[in-house]
Amino acid sequence: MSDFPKRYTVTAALPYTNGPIHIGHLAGVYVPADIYARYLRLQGRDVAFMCGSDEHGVAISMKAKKEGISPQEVIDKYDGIIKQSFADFGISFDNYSRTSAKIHHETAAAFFKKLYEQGDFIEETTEQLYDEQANQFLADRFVTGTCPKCGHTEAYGDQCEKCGSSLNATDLIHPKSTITGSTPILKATKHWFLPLDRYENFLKEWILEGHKNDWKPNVYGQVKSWIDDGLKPRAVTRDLDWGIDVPVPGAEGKKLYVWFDAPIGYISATKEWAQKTGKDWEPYWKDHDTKLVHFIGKDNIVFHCIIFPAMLKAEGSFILPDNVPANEFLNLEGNKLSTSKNWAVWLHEYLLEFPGKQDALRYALTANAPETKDNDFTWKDFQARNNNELVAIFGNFINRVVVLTQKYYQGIVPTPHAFTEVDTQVLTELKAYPAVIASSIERYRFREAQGELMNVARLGNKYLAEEEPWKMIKTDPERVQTQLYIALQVASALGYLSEPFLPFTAQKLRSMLRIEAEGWDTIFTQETLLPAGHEIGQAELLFAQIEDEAIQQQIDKLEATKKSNTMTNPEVTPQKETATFDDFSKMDLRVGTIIEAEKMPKADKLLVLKVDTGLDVRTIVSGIAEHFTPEQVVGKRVTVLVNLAPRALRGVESQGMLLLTQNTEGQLVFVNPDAEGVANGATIS
Ligand code: B3M
Ligand code: ZN
Repeated sequence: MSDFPKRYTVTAALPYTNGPIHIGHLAGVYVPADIYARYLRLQGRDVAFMCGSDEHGVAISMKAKKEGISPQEVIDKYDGIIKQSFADFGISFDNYSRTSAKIHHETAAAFFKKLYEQGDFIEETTEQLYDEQANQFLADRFVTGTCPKCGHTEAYGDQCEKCGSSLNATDLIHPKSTITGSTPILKATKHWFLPLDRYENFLKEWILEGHKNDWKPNVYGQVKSWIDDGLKPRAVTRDLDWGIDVPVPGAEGKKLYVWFDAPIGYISATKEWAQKTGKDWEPYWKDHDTKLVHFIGKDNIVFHCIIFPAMLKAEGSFILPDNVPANEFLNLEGNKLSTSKNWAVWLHEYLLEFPGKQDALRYALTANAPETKDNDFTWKDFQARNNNELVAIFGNFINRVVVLTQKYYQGIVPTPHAFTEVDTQVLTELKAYPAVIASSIERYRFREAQGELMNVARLGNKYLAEEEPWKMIKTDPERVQTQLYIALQVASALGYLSEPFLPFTAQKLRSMLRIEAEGWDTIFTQETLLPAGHEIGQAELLFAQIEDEAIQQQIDKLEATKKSNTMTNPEVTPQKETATFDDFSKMDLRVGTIIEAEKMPKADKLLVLKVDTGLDVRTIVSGIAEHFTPEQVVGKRVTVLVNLAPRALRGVESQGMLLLTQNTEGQLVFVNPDAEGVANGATIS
């Protein structure tokens, strides 16, 4: 009886199809999940690796509004781009589905209906946020406001991305519609609520007791704080026009909340896979000898550790996740990755600029994976990892072994002679590595596991460097036969052990050595990996240097993005309280011209100006002396608030105010109407 689970269901968070995917997605979710799934397959385990596009929810509707196309066009566009990116990077899903698929609509609706019929929901009419201008209810990303838990000012209606809290929109402080910018009113509407409070004891028992030793501290800690704060009923339906219809009476115009339907997408994807492969999907979701593991980013913890398990528990026939090894966030050059600010390395663009270097990126992202805390991706580190580790250690070792075997033995693995102590030591160390790497992977420590993989390459590299077969060949050719035999065992071990981390390289290496991908444990049961007499192929470079100019190009590209962002998205101060039209109509704004200017004596910041307002020429004192000399401002056309109550500044009466703003460099700029042909005194309204 194997002490491993009978089968594994491995899921990776379903990416929203409202945009392409970037390195943060790969580092946080998809490379770790792929390492895990590939490793399990190499162990000969039964794996269902499931994912798909998350195609409902406000994020999709907002993108459609922004691009002026339909939600269906949005999801079709990005589902294709995302699927291609995953394929390009070797993310080896057994099935990649999409939540707009019929099978998912049916599965999610049936799931909801079962809970409804069991009486698991609270059906209630409550006051929800409503945008009178847009004439629609505001939920999820349709509304932002201050998080009541952590004070983050850009929290969404359903979640605060800063502290991860799951929120009801009415929890937000100073809510603002993201459709019109207006302050919403409250309006009654009926929804169905999942009473999470009823599952508090179950969750305490299952997680806080049952998983306190095997769930990552960052996950366990977040879940514990929510449960300790007390769980509240959560609405699982919405007033939206895009999503899955709520399949119960009295729910016309209502859709399932996207976070109710999306996790069920893992189940639908498994059902779809089973249909395609003739398998039975149910054991993968209902057999207690199945290990269910969810790979996600930290902003999805509450949905995968509290809400979805409560749904599964209520439904009653499903297993629960064994682990949810959520990663923290990856930053880019010290700043948070941001789709809206284009502060990202998009996968489809990376491949245009670094064709064939998927493994270099997988490697660098795993080496810096945000497994326990947020981490940073820099282009310089990416170059160093590629050049100093993949090229200089892994690639260099393989190239030497294959070139020398071709040169001395025409590619035939030589018969070894008596092993020295060093030879035996190397083989002993080598045979220990599969278990070392497996142990790290089984505990979801992929950075550590990859580091051990590189130690195998270091073992081979060091052996050759110290044995120097290229010198020994002149004096003791028999010794060289043993040396290269040993080195070839290390090389072939890399052909297997690198598969989860560097799948493209592993494939290339195995074909160079003409070996097939055996199961993980078989590669070390037989006495040798590469028997004497086996014929290997010709050498080809596994990795290429990444030159400074290629990196500088990327850094420059990000600098340009940063500049354009500050031009278009300076740190925008929040909108002030709503002003009425009456408030505005009291202000009298005119076009004017500065005709004289002098510094205010003993006042560094003040200029005394004579301004022709068209009504008169008046004195205005302005705090612009640190930004302009008097000479620079004479003749400037300006916007003047002429009916501001006069006030004395350093003994000089100022009769009005000039309107100015700041550019991205922090310099003051006159708010200067396009004054061509506009006379002084013209009113601005
Ligand atoms: N679509 C990803 C996100 O929050 C979300 C994951 C769903 S997994 C069921 O960006
Ligand atoms: Zn918060």
